[in-house]
Amino acid sequence: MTPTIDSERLSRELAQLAAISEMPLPAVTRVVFSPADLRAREYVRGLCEQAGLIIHADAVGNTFVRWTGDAPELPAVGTGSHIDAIPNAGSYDGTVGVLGGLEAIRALQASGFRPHRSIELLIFTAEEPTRFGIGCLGSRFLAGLLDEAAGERLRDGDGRTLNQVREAAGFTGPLESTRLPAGYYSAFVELHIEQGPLLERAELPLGIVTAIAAPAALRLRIEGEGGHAGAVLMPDRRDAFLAAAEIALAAENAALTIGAIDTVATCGICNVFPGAINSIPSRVEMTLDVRDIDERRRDAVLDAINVASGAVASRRGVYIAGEVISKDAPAICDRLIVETLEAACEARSLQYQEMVSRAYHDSLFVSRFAPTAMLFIPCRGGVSHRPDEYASPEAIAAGAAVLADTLARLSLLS
Ligand code: HGY
Ligand code: MN
Ligand code: MN
Repeated sequence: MTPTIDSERLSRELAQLAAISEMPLPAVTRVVFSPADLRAREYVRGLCEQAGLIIHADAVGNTFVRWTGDAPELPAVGTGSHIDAIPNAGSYDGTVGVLGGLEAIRALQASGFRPHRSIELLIFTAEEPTRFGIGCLGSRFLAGLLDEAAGERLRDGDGRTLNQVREAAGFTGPLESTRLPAGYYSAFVELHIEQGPLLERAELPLGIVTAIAAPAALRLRIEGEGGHAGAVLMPDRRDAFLAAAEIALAAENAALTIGAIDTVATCGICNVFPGAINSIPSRVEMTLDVRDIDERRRDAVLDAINVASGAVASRRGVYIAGEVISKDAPAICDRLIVETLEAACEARSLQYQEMVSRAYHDSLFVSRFAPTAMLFIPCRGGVSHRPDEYASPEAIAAGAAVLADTLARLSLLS
């Protein structure tokens, strides 16, 4: 029997999850291990328990929710996403993949389907870089890309270490125990909003992701010389903010002139010290986020930023310390899973297009240890990471339905 998505229930649960936030709706703020994140985790766990699923969490809070199949010894089929949200975000980034994944499992249960391979919903810890400065923290641990030392090295804005924060949230044990072996999943599929305008523009209900962009993040500290905004003459200045501004513009220029529309660069954080109207900035702490679907082009932008920083430092007499926070390869999605998703769309006469993901996702790191692909649904105006982020109940239900069919097909593969 074809699984039927309970769209009413799914929309209600998404709205209830969105309301668990540090900010009043429509904005959602749910930073990892914050009180809102812990309440949200409890809420989702409760829904998973009601569905009779087996739940456990690892040492960094990645939460595994399993529907045991008739062949429990075989690698499971995985799905999932994240429930943490950056400040002033929306209701659908990540949560559609978590609650949509749960709904896909419940619809399969209700249809009488029996999984051969177990089907597992995975709720990743800290997909967003907000608290510890690095995105996909939980999935990087699962992929073995972060070591035990990261527990002491990674600190939040208050100087608290990842170990202190995770243990206070009840997640204990060696971080090395989080690593999953290659082949832990026979296949992994993440449902997510597109976070771009292409599906809506093409009036398509679904996108099948064939590659995930290669993200890189830099942190720069620029030391100049402070002083009185009235008394210090322009030729005598070593203004840290103006140096930062030149570097941000150089990053933009490199992304615009590298010759591809897929190359993007963003200065999302720029903290100016001392931050007084009549005081010359003595220090700036800024970040740069650089991405491209082509790793070589992405690295060419990083090189251009490096050259520009050197030139600005010597011309303006400032000191620049740069740190690469992360620099990851792109992911190519697994062809068999892509074709299984396409067959599931066609079986429901739902149109789709193949596309790349310009946002990164936990699937980027799951692809390091399991065959992986993603399924996108449109979001209004392509808007995301904003309170007006929106995906329609129809789009979400279509995504969850195709996900259910795909998980079922993959679960029956020997
Ligand atoms: O930044 C990203 O691509 C993801 O949404 N965290
Ligand atoms: Mn996001
Ligand atoms: Mn996301």
